[in-house]
Amino acid sequence: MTSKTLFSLALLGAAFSATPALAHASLETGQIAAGSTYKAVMRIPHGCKGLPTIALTIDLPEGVIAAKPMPKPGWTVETVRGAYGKTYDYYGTPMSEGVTQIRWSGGELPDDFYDEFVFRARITGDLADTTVAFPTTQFCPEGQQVAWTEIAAPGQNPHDLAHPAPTLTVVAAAEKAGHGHGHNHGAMQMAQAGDLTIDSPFARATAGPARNGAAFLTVKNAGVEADRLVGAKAPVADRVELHTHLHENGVMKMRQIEAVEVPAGGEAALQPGGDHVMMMGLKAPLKEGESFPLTLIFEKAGEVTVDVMIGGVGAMEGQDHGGHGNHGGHGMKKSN
Ligand SMILES: [Cu+2]
Repeated sequence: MTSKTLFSLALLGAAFSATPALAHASLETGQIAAGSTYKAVMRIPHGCKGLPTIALTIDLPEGVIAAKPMPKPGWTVETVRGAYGKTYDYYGTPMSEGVTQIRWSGGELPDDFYDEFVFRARITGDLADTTVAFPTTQFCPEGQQVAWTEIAAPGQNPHDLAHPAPTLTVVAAAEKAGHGHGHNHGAMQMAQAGDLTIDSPFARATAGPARNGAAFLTVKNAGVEADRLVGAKAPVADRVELHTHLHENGVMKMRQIEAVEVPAGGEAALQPGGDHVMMMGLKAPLKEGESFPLTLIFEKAGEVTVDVMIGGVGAMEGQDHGGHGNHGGHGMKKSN
């Protein structure tokens, strides 16, 4: 045997020991955000020592509610209902009892075959930052069974268990949605002035020694009268002007403008490539992740001060504008 073959075999061995899922009952998706609906696909890799699986039960842990099994051709599906440990809110409806076990029977899954058993359920917020187990038992002829019901004790490696219960890791909802991007600026930035709402003001970080910066935002007008943004003030800059971008002889140029119209029942969007608030003579660089106050002056609504978030050099939107996932987050995969 060559050394290359030996090396390959060693890798193969390592792969098997690192992924017991190949041999154990396991859930196809092992991680989900709290407060979401989970499609559980239970994978059954083999029968009972050569015997086929003729029934299967899955126990649902506390905090997993409103479960519904998916019908499976060739199998009878039944549910066992019971009281939950507490009353949960299910889309506004109090829910204190429901399915606690799902049982498939009447089919036959030969030992040499693999199959999947599917249900969906709500993973409640209570389960955030926990790992929950779904004890699963395979029943075979002659009273044989395989019970995947062992739960690792604290500090115990689940890989050391002979028949571990399939587990699901529940992460906090914020992580999955990408809201938790390192710096906590709180909820969506909005400010109100009369009928006007100023939504998600943001600026781009300045690069190098640049002494000018631009701020962007959307002004919504819920009133029946039009208004005009006629000026702005910011302590971070010597001078603040309203600008727009114009194409002149094929070149994009900035021009100062007198005002930005905010139509009645409409909005004015100040965004990259269009109208913007120009800050000239910055006293310090605009640093990503920080913020600064900007006072907007409206003809009718008067003055309103907003907190402007500083995004990356190429930011295209305010990062607290419910825009999910574009700002690093915690490296969680989006799985919806
Ligand atoms: Cu400008």
